[in-house]
Amino acid sequence: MSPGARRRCAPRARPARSAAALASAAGVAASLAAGCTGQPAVGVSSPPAAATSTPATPATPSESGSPSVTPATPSGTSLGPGAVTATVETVVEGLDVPWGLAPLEDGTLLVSERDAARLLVVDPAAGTSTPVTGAGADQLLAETRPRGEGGLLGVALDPASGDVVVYRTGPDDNAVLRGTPDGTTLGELTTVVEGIPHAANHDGGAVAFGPDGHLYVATGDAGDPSNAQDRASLAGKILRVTLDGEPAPGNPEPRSPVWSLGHRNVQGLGWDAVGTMYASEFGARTYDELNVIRPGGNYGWPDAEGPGGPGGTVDPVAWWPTSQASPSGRTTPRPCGC
Ligand SMILES: [Ca+2]
Repeated sequence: MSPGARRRCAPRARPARSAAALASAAGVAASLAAGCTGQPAVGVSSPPAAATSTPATPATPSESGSPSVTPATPSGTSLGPGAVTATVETVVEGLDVPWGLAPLEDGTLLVSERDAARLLVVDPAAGTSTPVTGAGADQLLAETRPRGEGGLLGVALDPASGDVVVYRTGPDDNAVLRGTPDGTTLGELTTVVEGIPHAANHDGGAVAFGPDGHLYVATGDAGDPSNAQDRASLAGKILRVTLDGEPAPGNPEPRSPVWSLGHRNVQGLGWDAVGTMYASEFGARTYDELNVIRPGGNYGWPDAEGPGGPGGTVDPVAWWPTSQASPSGRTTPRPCGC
Protein backbone atom coordinates (compact mmCIF):
# COMPACT_ATOMS: atom_id res chain seq x y z
CA MET A 1 0.00 0.00 0.00
CA SER A 2 1.10 3.54 -0.48
CA PRO A 3 2.63 5.42 2.45
CA GLY A 4 -0.60 7.30 2.90
CA ALA A 5 -2.75 4.21 2.92
CA ARG A 6 -4.43 3.26 6.14
CA ARG A 7 -3.34 0.44 8.36
CA ARG A 8 -5.34 -2.74 8.51
CA CYS A 9 -5.87 -5.66 10.84
CA ALA A 10 -3.35 -8.33 10.01
CA PRO A 11 -5.87 -11.16 9.57
CA ARG A 12 -7.84 -9.08 7.10
CA ALA A 13 -5.19 -7.62 4.84
CA ARG A 14 -7.07 -6.18 1.92
CA PRO A 15 -5.11 -7.93 -0.85
CA ALA A 16 -6.21 -11.26 0.56
CA ARG A 17 -9.82 -10.33 1.09
CA SER A 18 -11.67 -13.46 2.04
CA ALA A 19 -14.95 -14.74 0.81
CA ALA A 20 -16.33 -14.08 4.25
CA ALA A 21 -16.23 -10.42 3.45
CA LEU A 22 -18.42 -11.09 0.46
CA ALA A 23 -21.00 -12.56 2.75
CA SER A 24 -21.37 -9.61 5.07
CA ALA A 25 -24.74 -9.95 6.64
CA ALA A 26 -26.94 -6.88 6.34
CA GLY A 27 -23.88 -5.10 5.07
CA VAL A 28 -22.38 -4.56 8.46
CA ALA A 29 -22.86 -7.46 10.82
CA ALA A 30 -20.38 -9.91 9.36
CA SER A 31 -17.99 -7.12 8.55
CA LEU A 32 -17.83 -6.29 12.20
CA ALA A 33 -17.47 -9.91 13.17
CA ALA A 34 -14.64 -10.39 10.72
CA GLY A 35 -12.66 -7.51 12.15
CA CYS A 36 -9.94 -7.78 14.73
CA THR A 37 -10.63 -6.93 18.31
CA GLY A 38 -9.95 -3.36 19.08
CA GLN A 39 -11.43 -0.14 20.26
CA PRO A 40 -15.15 -0.39 19.72
CA ALA A 41 -16.69 2.86 18.67
CA VAL A 42 -19.30 1.76 16.25
CA GLY A 43 -22.12 4.06 15.36
CA VAL A 44 -25.47 3.21 13.93
CA SER A 45 -28.12 5.71 13.05
CA SER A 46 -31.72 4.67 13.11
CA PRO A 47 -31.69 1.73 10.73
CA PRO A 48 -34.29 1.88 8.01
CA ALA A 49 -37.05 -0.64 8.44
CA ALA A 50 -36.00 -2.15 5.16
CA ALA A 51 -32.79 -3.36 6.73
CA THR A 52 -34.63 -6.10 8.57
CA SER A 53 -36.67 -7.29 5.65
CA THR A 54 -36.69 -10.78 4.25
CA PRO A 55 -33.78 -11.12 1.86
CA ALA A 56 -33.66 -12.76 -1.52
CA THR A 57 -30.01 -13.50 -2.11
CA PRO A 58 -28.58 -16.95 -1.45
CA ALA A 59 -25.87 -17.68 1.06
CA THR A 60 -22.30 -17.11 -0.02
CA PRO A 61 -19.11 -18.90 0.92
CA SER A 62 -17.20 -18.04 3.97
CA GLU A 63 -13.87 -17.80 5.63
CA SER A 64 -12.08 -21.02 6.37
CA GLY A 65 -12.04 -22.07 9.96
CA SER A 66 -14.94 -19.93 11.07
CA PRO A 67 -17.79 -22.26 11.87
CA SER A 68 -20.04 -19.51 13.07
CA VAL A 69 -19.98 -15.80 13.52
CA THR A 70 -21.94 -13.72 15.94
CA PRO A 71 -21.52 -10.02 15.33
CA ALA A 72 -19.90 -8.13 18.12
CA THR A 73 -21.97 -5.49 19.80
CA PRO A 74 -19.43 -3.02 21.11
CA SER A 75 -20.05 -1.30 24.39
CA GLY A 76 -21.94 1.92 24.29
CA THR A 77 -23.84 1.17 21.15
CA SER A 78 -26.29 -1.19 19.61
CA LEU A 79 -26.52 -2.58 16.17
CA GLY A 80 -30.26 -2.08 16.38
CA PRO A 81 -33.00 -4.26 14.99
CA GLY A 82 -30.96 -4.97 11.86
CA ALA A 83 -28.39 -7.02 13.80
CA VAL A 84 -28.20 -10.65 12.80
CA THR A 85 -26.29 -13.78 13.63
CA ALA A 86 -24.58 -15.29 10.62
CA THR A 87 -23.51 -18.90 10.29
CA VAL A 88 -20.64 -19.34 7.85
CA GLU A 89 -19.33 -22.43 6.10
CA THR A 90 -16.30 -23.03 3.90
CA VAL A 91 -17.35 -24.23 0.48
CA VAL A 92 -14.07 -24.02 -1.43
CA GLU A 93 -10.46 -23.30 -0.57
CA GLY A 94 -7.27 -22.37 -2.37
CA LEU A 95 -8.55 -19.44 -4.41
CA ASP A 96 -6.15 -16.66 -5.37
CA VAL A 97 -7.49 -13.36 -4.00
CA PRO A 98 -11.17 -13.99 -4.74
CA TRP A 99 -12.83 -10.60 -5.20
CA GLY A 100 -16.20 -10.68 -6.95
CA LEU A 101 -18.96 -13.22 -6.60
CA ALA A 102 -22.17 -13.75 -8.51
CA PRO A 103 -24.63 -16.54 -7.68
CA LEU A 104 -25.75 -18.47 -10.75
CA GLU A 105 -29.18 -20.01 -11.23
CA ASP A 106 -27.95 -23.59 -10.83
CA GLY A 107 -26.53 -22.91 -7.37
CA THR A 108 -22.95 -22.46 -8.47
CA LEU A 109 -21.03 -19.22 -8.02
CA LEU A 110 -19.10 -17.17 -10.53
CA VAL A 111 -16.00 -15.88 -8.73
CA SER A 112 -13.28 -13.52 -9.93
CA GLU A 113 -9.66 -13.88 -8.90
CA ARG A 114 -8.28 -10.35 -8.76
CA ASP A 115 -4.59 -10.93 -9.37
CA ALA A 116 -4.86 -13.97 -11.63
CA ALA A 117 -7.49 -12.20 -13.76
CA ARG A 118 -9.47 -15.42 -13.93
CA LEU A 119 -13.11 -16.24 -13.55
CA LEU A 120 -14.02 -19.48 -11.81
CA VAL A 121 -17.25 -21.41 -11.50
CA VAL A 122 -17.39 -22.61 -7.92
CA ASP A 123 -19.69 -25.48 -7.01
CA PRO A 124 -20.39 -25.13 -3.29
CA ALA A 125 -21.93 -28.58 -3.08
CA ALA A 126 -18.90 -30.32 -4.56
CA GLY A 127 -16.27 -27.94 -3.24
CA THR A 128 -14.78 -27.54 -6.70
CA SER A 129 -13.73 -24.58 -8.82
CA THR A 130 -13.54 -24.68 -12.61
CA PRO A 131 -11.72 -21.97 -14.58
CA VAL A 132 -13.82 -20.20 -17.18
CA THR A 133 -12.37 -20.49 -20.68
CA GLY A 134 -13.17 -19.01 -24.09
CA ALA A 135 -12.56 -15.75 -25.90
CA GLY A 136 -13.79 -13.63 -23.01
CA ALA A 137 -11.52 -15.38 -20.52
CA ASP A 138 -8.57 -14.99 -22.88
CA GLN A 139 -9.36 -11.30 -23.23
CA LEU A 140 -9.41 -10.80 -19.47
CA LEU A 141 -6.05 -12.52 -19.09
CA ALA A 142 -4.52 -10.43 -21.87
CA GLU A 143 -5.94 -7.04 -20.94
CA THR A 144 -6.15 -7.02 -17.15
CA ARG A 145 -3.30 -5.32 -15.31
CA PRO A 146 -3.41 -6.38 -11.66
CA ARG A 147 -1.65 -3.81 -9.51
CA GLY A 148 -2.23 -3.01 -5.87
CA GLU A 149 -5.98 -3.07 -5.39
CA GLY A 150 -6.63 -3.22 -9.12
CA GLY A 151 -7.16 -6.31 -11.24
CA LEU A 152 -10.19 -8.40 -12.08
CA LEU A 153 -12.70 -7.12 -9.55
CA GLY A 154 -16.49 -7.24 -9.56
CA VAL A 155 -18.66 -9.70 -11.41
CA ALA A 156 -22.41 -9.76 -11.89
CA LEU A 157 -24.98 -11.64 -13.94
CA ASP A 158 -27.59 -9.65 -15.83
CA PRO A 159 -30.89 -11.29 -14.87
CA ALA A 160 -32.51 -10.12 -18.12
CA SER A 161 -29.98 -11.16 -20.75
CA GLY A 162 -27.90 -13.68 -18.82
CA ASP A 163 -24.74 -11.81 -19.77
CA VAL A 164 -21.78 -11.72 -17.42
CA VAL A 165 -20.53 -8.26 -16.47
CA VAL A 166 -17.05 -7.73 -15.03
CA TYR A 167 -15.06 -4.76 -13.74
CA ARG A 168 -11.36 -4.89 -14.52
CA THR A 169 -8.27 -2.72 -14.31
CA GLY A 170 -6.59 -2.41 -17.69
CA PRO A 171 -3.48 -0.62 -18.91
CA ASP A 172 -5.20 2.75 -19.17
CA ASP A 173 -8.30 2.69 -17.02
CA ASN A 174 -10.84 0.70 -15.09
CA ALA A 175 -13.59 -0.59 -17.33
CA VAL A 176 -16.80 -2.58 -17.21
CA LEU A 177 -17.13 -5.29 -19.84
CA ARG A 178 -19.76 -7.85 -20.68
CA GLY A 179 -19.94 -11.15 -22.50
CA THR A 180 -22.28 -14.06 -23.01
CA PRO A 181 -21.57 -17.23 -21.01
CA ASP A 182 -22.16 -20.78 -22.17
CA GLY A 183 -21.51 -23.21 -19.36
CA THR A 184 -17.95 -22.55 -18.25
CA THR A 185 -17.00 -20.63 -21.39
CA LEU A 186 -17.35 -16.90 -21.93
CA GLY A 187 -17.75 -15.26 -25.31
CA GLU A 188 -15.95 -12.18 -26.60
CA LEU A 189 -16.28 -9.17 -24.34
CA THR A 190 -17.68 -5.79 -25.29
CA THR A 191 -17.18 -2.54 -23.39
CA VAL A 192 -19.98 -1.14 -21.24
CA VAL A 193 -18.15 1.68 -19.40
CA GLU A 194 -14.55 2.73 -19.93
CA GLY A 195 -12.39 5.60 -18.76
CA ILE A 196 -12.90 5.04 -15.03
CA PRO A 197 -9.72 6.43 -13.42
CA HIS A 198 -7.43 3.73 -12.07
CA ALA A 199 -4.61 3.70 -9.55
CA ALA A 200 -2.74 1.31 -7.31
CA ASN A 201 -5.37 1.96 -4.63
CA HIS A 202 -9.02 3.00 -4.49
CA ASP A 203 -10.28 1.31 -7.64
CA GLY A 204 -13.77 0.52 -6.35
CA GLY A 205 -14.89 -2.40 -8.45
CA ALA A 206 -18.32 -3.65 -7.44
CA VAL A 207 -20.94 -4.19 -10.13
CA ALA A 208 -24.54 -5.17 -9.48
CA PHE A 209 -27.92 -5.13 -11.17
CA GLY A 210 -30.58 -3.28 -9.25
CA PRO A 211 -34.23 -4.21 -8.86
CA ASP A 212 -34.86 -1.73 -11.69
CA GLY A 213 -32.78 -3.89 -14.03
CA HIS A 214 -30.07 -1.28 -14.50
CA LEU A 215 -26.38 -1.79 -13.87
CA TYR A 216 -24.76 -0.07 -10.90
CA VAL A 217 -20.98 0.40 -10.83
CA ALA A 218 -18.97 1.34 -7.73
CA THR A 219 -15.77 3.28 -8.30
CA GLY A 220 -13.02 4.63 -6.05
CA ASP A 221 -11.37 8.02 -6.01
CA ALA A 222 -8.27 6.51 -7.67
CA GLY A 223 -6.05 8.07 -5.04
CA ASP A 224 -7.18 11.64 -5.80
CA PRO A 225 -9.81 12.66 -3.24
CA SER A 226 -10.93 15.63 -5.32
CA ASN A 227 -12.30 13.21 -7.91
CA ALA A 228 -15.09 12.27 -5.52
CA GLN A 229 -16.66 15.75 -5.68
CA ASP A 230 -15.96 16.28 -9.39
CA ARG A 231 -19.20 15.47 -11.15
CA ALA A 232 -17.36 15.18 -14.45
CA SER A 233 -15.13 12.38 -13.15
CA LEU A 234 -16.24 8.76 -13.03
CA ALA A 235 -14.06 8.23 -9.94
CA GLY A 236 -15.45 8.26 -6.40
CA LYS A 237 -18.98 7.57 -7.61
CA ILE A 238 -21.72 5.04 -7.93
CA LEU A 239 -22.76 4.94 -11.57
CA ARG A 240 -26.08 3.75 -12.97
CA VAL A 241 -26.06 2.76 -16.61
CA THR A 242 -27.75 0.64 -19.25
CA LEU A 243 -26.01 -2.44 -20.63
CA ASP A 244 -24.83 -0.21 -23.47
CA GLY A 245 -23.12 2.06 -20.98
CA GLU A 246 -25.52 4.96 -21.43
CA PRO A 247 -26.85 6.91 -18.46
CA ALA A 248 -29.87 4.95 -17.29
CA PRO A 249 -33.28 6.61 -17.56
CA GLY A 250 -34.13 8.45 -14.36
CA ASN A 251 -30.59 9.40 -13.39
CA PRO A 252 -30.31 12.67 -11.42
CA GLU A 253 -28.61 14.30 -14.41
CA PRO A 254 -30.09 12.74 -17.54
CA ARG A 255 -26.84 12.87 -19.49
CA SER A 256 -24.62 11.66 -16.65
CA PRO A 257 -24.08 8.10 -15.41
CA VAL A 258 -23.53 9.43 -11.87
CA TRP A 259 -26.06 8.08 -9.37
CA SER A 260 -24.25 9.27 -6.22
CA LEU A 261 -20.98 11.01 -5.43
CA GLY A 262 -18.61 11.83 -2.60
CA HIS A 263 -17.35 8.25 -2.21
CA ARG A 264 -13.81 7.25 -1.32
CA ASN A 265 -13.75 3.60 -2.29
CA VAL A 266 -17.01 1.70 -2.55
CA GLN A 267 -16.54 -2.06 -2.35
CA GLY A 268 -20.01 -3.53 -1.99
CA LEU A 269 -23.45 -2.86 -3.47
CA GLY A 270 -26.78 -4.45 -2.78
CA TRP A 271 -30.47 -4.07 -2.10
CA ASP A 272 -32.80 -5.51 0.47
CA ALA A 273 -36.10 -7.11 -0.34
CA VAL A 274 -37.97 -3.81 -0.46
CA GLY A 275 -35.42 -2.17 -2.74
CA THR A 276 -33.38 -0.08 -0.33
CA MET A 277 -29.89 0.25 -1.79
CA TYR A 278 -26.80 -0.13 0.40
CA ALA A 279 -23.11 0.44 -0.27
CA SER A 280 -20.13 -0.43 1.89
CA GLU A 281 -17.14 1.86 1.72
CA PHE A 282 -13.58 2.01 3.00
CA GLY A 283 -12.67 5.10 4.97
CA ALA A 284 -9.13 6.44 5.29
CA ARG A 285 -8.09 6.69 8.95
CA THR A 286 -11.26 7.24 10.91
CA TYR A 287 -14.40 5.38 9.88
CA ASP A 288 -15.54 2.82 7.37
CA GLU A 289 -19.14 3.26 6.33
CA LEU A 290 -22.33 1.54 5.39
CA ASN A 291 -24.50 3.93 3.42
CA VAL A 292 -28.06 3.87 2.20
CA ILE A 293 -27.75 5.16 -1.33
CA ARG A 294 -30.17 7.70 -2.68
CA PRO A 295 -30.09 9.17 -6.18
CA GLY A 296 -28.00 12.30 -6.33
CA GLY A 297 -26.72 11.83 -2.78
CA ASN A 298 -23.37 13.30 -1.82
CA TYR A 299 -21.70 11.01 0.71
CA GLY A 300 -19.16 13.55 1.89
CA TRP A 301 -15.70 12.34 0.92
CA PRO A 302 -13.15 13.88 1.24
CA ASP A 303 -14.70 16.39 3.65
CA ALA A 304 -15.90 13.75 6.09
CA GLU A 305 -15.57 10.14 7.13
CA GLY A 306 -18.47 8.78 9.09
CA PRO A 307 -21.24 11.14 10.22
CA GLY A 308 -21.15 14.90 10.54
CA GLY A 309 -20.23 15.92 7.03
CA PRO A 310 -20.91 19.34 5.60
CA GLY A 311 -24.44 20.45 5.00
CA GLY A 312 -26.05 18.71 2.10
CA THR A 313 -24.07 15.52 2.51
CA VAL A 314 -25.54 12.20 3.57
CA ASP A 315 -24.39 10.50 6.76
CA PRO A 316 -23.82 6.74 6.77
CA VAL A 317 -26.31 4.51 8.56
CA ALA A 318 -23.44 2.66 10.26
CA TRP A 319 -19.76 3.43 10.78
CA TRP A 320 -16.89 1.88 12.69
CA PRO A 321 -13.15 2.48 13.15
CA THR A 322 -11.04 1.59 10.16
CA SER A 323 -8.88 -0.55 12.46
CA GLN A 324 -11.83 -2.72 13.38
CA ALA A 325 -13.02 -4.24 10.12
CA SER A 326 -12.83 -3.82 6.37
CA PRO A 327 -16.20 -3.84 4.65
CA SER A 328 -16.07 -5.57 1.33
CA GLY A 329 -18.97 -7.02 -0.58
CA ARG A 330 -22.36 -7.10 0.99
CA THR A 331 -25.49 -9.15 0.69
CA THR A 332 -28.73 -9.52 2.53
CA PRO A 333 -28.97 -12.57 4.78
CA ARG A 334 -31.66 -15.15 4.66
CA PRO A 335 -33.67 -15.39 7.86
CA CYS A 336 -32.80 -18.13 10.30
CA GLY A 337 -34.38 -21.48 9.52
CA CYS A 338 -34.36 -21.04 5.73
CA1 LIG B 1 -19.20 9.28 3.69
